[in-house]
Amino acid sequence: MEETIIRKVAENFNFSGNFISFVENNSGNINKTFVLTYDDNGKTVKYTLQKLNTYVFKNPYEVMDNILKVSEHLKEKLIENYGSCDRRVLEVILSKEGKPYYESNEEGFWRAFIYVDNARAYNAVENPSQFYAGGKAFGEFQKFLADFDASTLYETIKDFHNTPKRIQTFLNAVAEDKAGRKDTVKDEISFIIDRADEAVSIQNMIDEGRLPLRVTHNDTKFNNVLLDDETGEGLCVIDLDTVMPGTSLFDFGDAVRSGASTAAEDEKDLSKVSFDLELFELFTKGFIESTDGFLTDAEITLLPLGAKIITLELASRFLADYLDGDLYFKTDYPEHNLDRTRTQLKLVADIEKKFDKLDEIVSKYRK
Ligand code: GN1
Ligand code: MG
Repeated sequence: MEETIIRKVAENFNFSGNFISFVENNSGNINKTFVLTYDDNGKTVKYTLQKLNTYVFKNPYEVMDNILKVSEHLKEKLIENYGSCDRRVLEVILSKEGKPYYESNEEGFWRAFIYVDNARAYNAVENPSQFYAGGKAFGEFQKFLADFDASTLYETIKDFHNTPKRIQTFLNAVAEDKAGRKDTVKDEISFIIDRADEAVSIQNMIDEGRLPLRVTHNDTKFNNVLLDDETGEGLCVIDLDTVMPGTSLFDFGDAVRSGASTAAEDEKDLSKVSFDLELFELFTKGFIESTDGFLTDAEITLLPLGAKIITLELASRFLADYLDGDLYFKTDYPEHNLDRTRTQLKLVADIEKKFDKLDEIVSKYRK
């Protein structure tokens, strides 16, 4: 993105000091993220500036409303537990008009946060203990939101993790074949259809009241938690766009499908992609430790199934987008969504092979 646009948008926010430079952070698949450096009377300060994807988030005002409410609640919990919420929660910066966003016809919808310094998000686990820290942080996030009133939240993306609806949307994409790609992905389509009955089982259990709906994050990729550079501890859960009612199984599952994978989400060489049991165990340990006492027995038992189904659901979303002609996820090349589909399907196959071991690991940490 051009510096003139970034500067123009930035001028509309309450940033202090003078603009020095910006860099783009390319790790998200939906929004555009930039880190801006300012000089405030000799002190360097940084801000995160994001352009929200309004094709994905149809009502961005509701997204910001949710974020403000959730972060207020988190602040209270953090102060209770740590004595301070400093660096541990997203801090929205208001526009010069006092709104939690800036928008214009030309530039679109933008928002800004204080940049959390001396902390980093990792696209891949670099050292196993990081994933234990991630498990603790995402588990704690669940715990802190356990008493948040879900009825005050907007549903920012309708039926976001309603797997039966996701499968139906995928089947519609196959039937419509808008981009004319169906014949090249027959094996991938069959793989998903063969597992459709099992894929809907978690949503069915929610509908039948056998699994509780909670306030969940719904996008717990490992790179959505910042780890403190100094202590390695999980410091701040970010990307709160999809905090909505959901199931803990998918927050757990989405984190392990991303962090316990031995390769990137878009790795082309599938021989590099597998589901790492040591990493799964570390995350499980951290997650169960911090959710101790409020997850039900059924939820704990079904954690491995949560991992399998959310991975299959994501594969169906990537493949549906590929069939539609790449409208939803950012892509860098024509087969990007297909490569992503294949890594997720490889992970599902590996999770199936290792399923008994996953059950054993979960039982080991059940209190
Ligand atoms: C998107 O925004 P980001 O990159 O954290 C997507 C998630 C997917 C993820 C896969 C709103 O997350 O659901 O799991 O890509 N977010 C949305 O990488 O669709
Ligand atoms: Mg996101």
